[in-house]
Amino acid sequence: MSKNAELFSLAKRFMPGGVSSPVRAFKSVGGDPIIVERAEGCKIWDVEGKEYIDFLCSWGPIILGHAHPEVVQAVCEQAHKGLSYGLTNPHEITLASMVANLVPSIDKVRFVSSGTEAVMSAVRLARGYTGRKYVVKFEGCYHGHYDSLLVSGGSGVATFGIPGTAGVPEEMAKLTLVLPYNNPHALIEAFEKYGEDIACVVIEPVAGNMGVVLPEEDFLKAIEEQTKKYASLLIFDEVITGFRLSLGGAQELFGIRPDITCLGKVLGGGMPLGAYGGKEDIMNKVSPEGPVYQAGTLSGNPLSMVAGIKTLEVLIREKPYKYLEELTRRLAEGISELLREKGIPHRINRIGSMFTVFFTDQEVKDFQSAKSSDTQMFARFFRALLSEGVLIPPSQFEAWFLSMAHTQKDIDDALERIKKAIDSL
Ligand code: HOZ
Repeated sequence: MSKNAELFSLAKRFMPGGVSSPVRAFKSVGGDPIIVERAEGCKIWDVEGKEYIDFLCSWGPIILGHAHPEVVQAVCEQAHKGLSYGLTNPHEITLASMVANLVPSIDKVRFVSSGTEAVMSAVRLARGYTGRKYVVKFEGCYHGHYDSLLVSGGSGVATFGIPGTAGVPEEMAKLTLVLPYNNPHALIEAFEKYGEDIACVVIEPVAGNMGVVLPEEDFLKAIEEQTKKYASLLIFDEVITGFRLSLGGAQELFGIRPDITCLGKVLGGGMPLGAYGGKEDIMNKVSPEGPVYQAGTLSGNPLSMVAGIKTLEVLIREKPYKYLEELTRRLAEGISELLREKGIPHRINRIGSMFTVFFTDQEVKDFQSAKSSDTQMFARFFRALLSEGVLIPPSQFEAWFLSMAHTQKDIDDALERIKKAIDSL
């Protein structure tokens, strides 16, 4: 038995599915999951010493590359001064001011420990602020595993075809209105019917959890207009896109100012960290300033704070977005060329340093079209890549990511390995 397989069978004895998060079990792609020993730059090694070029990047946070020396140094220095205080530390104030300066719609920010927690708290805040109960979300968008937003979820919920409501009381699920992505008409109709009772619309401004799906031109504008018209709040879930598409996130790229923004992933540079922030009058409703309660023992954790500060400092200094975009374009175009040569139908959706390969001949613009992808083909593709030493997300309904540590040579190497993998299909 291989070391990966041996460890995984032990893992299954003590952890449900042998994992701490479902998609890591590789169930939808088959085969034993790899167990990771270490990572550096754009490479990751499993416990058997096999090397992979990493396009998972820990599901998005690793924009600087693994074990970036400046981030590691900052975390090590802080560790010697204590791991958690349960009281305010100066790094929180530094990071909060950086976030407020960089993200156009944020005046004030509250730190939490994950993206799920950020969105869950943002929805509570929207309900508390508006005194309304309905939440609008879009099919295929995933906002973490918060009860209200699991319905028609992307990510692992889509990967495993889970209805998204097991364990969620019907009364709770009924308060979520689910609409198709990229369909302004459905949105306008929903607002005509329920507008006065809608607390907020939650959206990934670029969907990353049904695979990458870009918003069509009029869609985000329509959401902004409807939420304004009915005095509902617009919540951008920028857990994936924040600091990845630009320093100001998707909202800066598209020129939209949401009322509340949720952040995570890149913000923590690989440490557990989430945040939600927005306009001052809204954020002042959060306890202890206002009546909407939300708290956390590890919130504002100093290790996460220094990792976040260092990550943002490097991004501000290096401005890697053009580089990342260009490198990602070359990789995506290279893959497309290889698939075309083999006559394999596909579509690649890409923006900045994130993209998804769908095995379909339809344009992918919502969850329905994303689901037209041949997931059996994806599973074979995934396994062939893994065997050639290329790691991508073990699910069709996720995004591939690049980091500043990927070089042109790494992309050339990756394309060589991907060619071998495609030839073997
Ligand atoms: N938050 C990730 C989806 N984009 C999934 C991470 C996981 O399920 O482990």
